[in-house]
Amino acid sequence: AAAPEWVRPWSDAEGRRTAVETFRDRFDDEPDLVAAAPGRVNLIGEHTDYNDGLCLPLALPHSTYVAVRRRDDDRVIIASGLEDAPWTGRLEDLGTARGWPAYVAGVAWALREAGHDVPGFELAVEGVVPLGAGLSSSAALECATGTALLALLEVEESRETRLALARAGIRAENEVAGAATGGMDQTVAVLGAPASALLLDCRSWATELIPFDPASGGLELLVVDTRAHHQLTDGAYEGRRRACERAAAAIGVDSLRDATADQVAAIEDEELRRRARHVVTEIDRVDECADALRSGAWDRVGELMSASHVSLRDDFEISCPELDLVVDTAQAYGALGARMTGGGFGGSAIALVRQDDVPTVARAVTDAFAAEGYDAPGFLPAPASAPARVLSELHLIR
Ligand code: GAF
Repeated sequence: AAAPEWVRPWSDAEGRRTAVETFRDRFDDEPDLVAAAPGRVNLIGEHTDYNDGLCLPLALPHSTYVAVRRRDDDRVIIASGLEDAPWTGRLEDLGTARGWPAYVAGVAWALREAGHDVPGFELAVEGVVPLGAGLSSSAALECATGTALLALLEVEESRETRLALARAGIRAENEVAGAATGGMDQTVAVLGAPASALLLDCRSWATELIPFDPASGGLELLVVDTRAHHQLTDGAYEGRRRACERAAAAIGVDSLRDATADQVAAIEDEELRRRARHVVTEIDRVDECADALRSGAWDRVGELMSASHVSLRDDFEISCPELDLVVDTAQAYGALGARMTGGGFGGSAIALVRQDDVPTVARAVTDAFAAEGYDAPGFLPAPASAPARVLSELHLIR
């Protein structure tokens, strides 16, 4: 049988070099600067962000890199290492971009809406965040773009600037790309930190970095990209969001954050009741998981992850056979816990595994996929890593 396929992150030096090379190739010129932003995995707290709830994501070591150059006119040209034809438009067209360039153009549009004097620019994208894998490649692209544009404008770095950047990413996603997502992915892309998970309260937007260093307990968080691809714009994600709104309305609360277990149990519609039950129990699990991390109770972290998966599979019904196979196999081979992560309907799963067991679990999942005739999965190491950043000292590579 084939060996497990590992998706290694780039170092920032590699990312910068690759983005600059693509920029030179597409624009025959040197960029002004390069910025990067990470993909993410969510440890727990799924489909809670748009319910004013809690979630606990972390930044991946895998990032998206953009090289950018200011233009003296109002033209915008967006190129990618993956595609031949760039997107070309004027500043006034930014809000009409479609497909992947919408994530870049949409952020430039949102920053302009927020009052920033974004000029015409040329931008080249590179990166190693797997696309369509539930690891927030879109938020990584939005936040790398926003970081680069704010650096061009010499906007000073602060928590407020980072939050404004996350908001621009969310508007780009909701209003230009047309995905009705919440704010978790963009927020962790700008506020995540090495060796930490980000406890995010999506009602107050309060954040707290919780120490997250599984290696200190002899463990590793393993991400498995099932390569069963998902789309957040195809209606299923939005359908869950609308169901949550209907459930909140049935109870008579503004959002499911305010719903109690008893109120949920009294919802008449059986399907709506299960959707709401997932959200309400998941918010409690996030709270408990943050406590378990604070006290180093890794077994409990694993149990909560597995309970989250059952809830997403049975109550929220957004898992799929590939995700269930990763979770079941990881658990059978000794994982402390495992769950699907991200929007669902494909994408990635995570497993909390003893470091010594990682090769065995990766091999077992690879074999199980081959036996089912599924495409080979990808494995990503996932130490919690750095948020969006400008890569300085560009002159060193000229
Ligand atoms: C996707 C969305 F973009 C997030 O906002 C969040 O809702 C997540 O799915 C589910 O927790 O990543």
